[in-house]
Amino acid sequence: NDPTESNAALVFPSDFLWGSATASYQIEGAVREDGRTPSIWDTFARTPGKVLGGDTGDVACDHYHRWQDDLDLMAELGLGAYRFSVSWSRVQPTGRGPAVQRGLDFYRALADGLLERGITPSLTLYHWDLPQELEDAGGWPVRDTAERYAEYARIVGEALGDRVRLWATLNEPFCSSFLGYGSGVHAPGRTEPESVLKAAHHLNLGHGLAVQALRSVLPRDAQVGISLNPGVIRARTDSPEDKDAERRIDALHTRIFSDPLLHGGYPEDLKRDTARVTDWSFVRDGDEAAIHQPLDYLGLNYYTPTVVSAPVEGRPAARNHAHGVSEHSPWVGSEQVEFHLAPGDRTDMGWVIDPTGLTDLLLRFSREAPGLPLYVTENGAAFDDKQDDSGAVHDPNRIAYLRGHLSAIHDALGQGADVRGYFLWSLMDNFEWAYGYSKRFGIVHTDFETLKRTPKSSARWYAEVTASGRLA
Ligand code: PNW
Repeated sequence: NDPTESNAALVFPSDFLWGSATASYQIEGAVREDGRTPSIWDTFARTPGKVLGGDTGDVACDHYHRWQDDLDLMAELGLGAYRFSVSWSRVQPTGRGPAVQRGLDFYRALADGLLERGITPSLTLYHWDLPQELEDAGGWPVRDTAERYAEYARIVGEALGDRVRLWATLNEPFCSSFLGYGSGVHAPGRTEPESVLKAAHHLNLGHGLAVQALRSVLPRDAQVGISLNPGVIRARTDSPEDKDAERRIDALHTRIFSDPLLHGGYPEDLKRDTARVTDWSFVRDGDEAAIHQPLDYLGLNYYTPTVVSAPVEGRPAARNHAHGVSEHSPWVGSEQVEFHLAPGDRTDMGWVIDPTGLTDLLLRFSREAPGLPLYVTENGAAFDDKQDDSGAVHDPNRIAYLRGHLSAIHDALGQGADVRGYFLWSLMDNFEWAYGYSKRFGIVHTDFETLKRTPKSSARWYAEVTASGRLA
């Protein structure tokens, strides 16, 4: 043992939660079983041209049938926590009315299986799979969806409140609104500027109403929060024009959610920037107060930063570099802002690897919301992993990515950020939305023909970090 090496180890708090994350549509499959009805992602994936290779979540990782083996695998890897999401249309097929018992039973058994293995369950109520019936009635741009969502939250809260302590309302409402209703690269694939802002507002409102519903049914020690993916926006230069581009995209990507959630109102600059598109009259008296519910923690998802500048003369605005390819800009009122590729190594998503963005993000929110515990609810990388002749997968690039980002968290801890845990995205290779099965984020390899799971070397590495609570 080299003493200089052990001195250099980064030690994490002893109660730091080490977990991995998945989402219902990305892993479950079994889309027509036990009363489940289509969600917007079933419809979208079955629409030609929307998902690479025509992939759908029909089978995915078949987790719905293999969940016990998957829990055994997590236990074998020594994971302390598991973040999963509930499929709304499995629990409440029409998005309204009575719940389906078998749907609730699946998640109850899953939570029990985790607890039996000493793994802390973390439940996300909504990871993008809106029941298709609610989209047919208008989707998130319609106010009623927020009310329906709160009702669903109450149902799940009543059914699982006795066994799940960590709750999240929404995963990344930015993606649901801006990619779902703006650029159209996510379900339901609509491209309507005003709908983006209405959807964002009704997601916020749905969150607030859901927190109230959960508080009324959950035990007192339940922890209720939300997972945001705030942009880490960087101006290409310090020029006032580039800084203005940064301010605009920060308002649309981040503050449209975090300001009403944490501070009780929408930013004035955001309303000015979007005045051409809407007068914001869909925000009713009392809405901002309803959204501004006390939270027990804030979940942050981070993958890569975004570099912007003022429009570059003589070049049409490059659209959506950071968010997939679309003719339609989701940046309502700020369509002219230019997106740039930051220098540096990239993952298989084309996302630049920059752990300093994670430190910046954690420090930003520990300053903005003093006293509010933070969790990193997603972080990870896609690489073009290949099995060798023996079937093993060696992914040193993923280990390097994870090491960099865990030390970025350690940095933030050292600077006073109250970070309580880390959920690696993802436990296993799964349905990567518009990219189908072509992008692999797992620390466990999934063979999509045989559905066999094989831990990659990153899984073994992460198991050691989890067991020791330190980064050697
Ligand atoms: C997040 N973007 O997705 C999701 O929460 C996960 O379900 C997903 O698998 C993971 O990150 C990796 O992509 C995102 O374009 C998808 O800005 C797209 C974007 C951001 C997050």
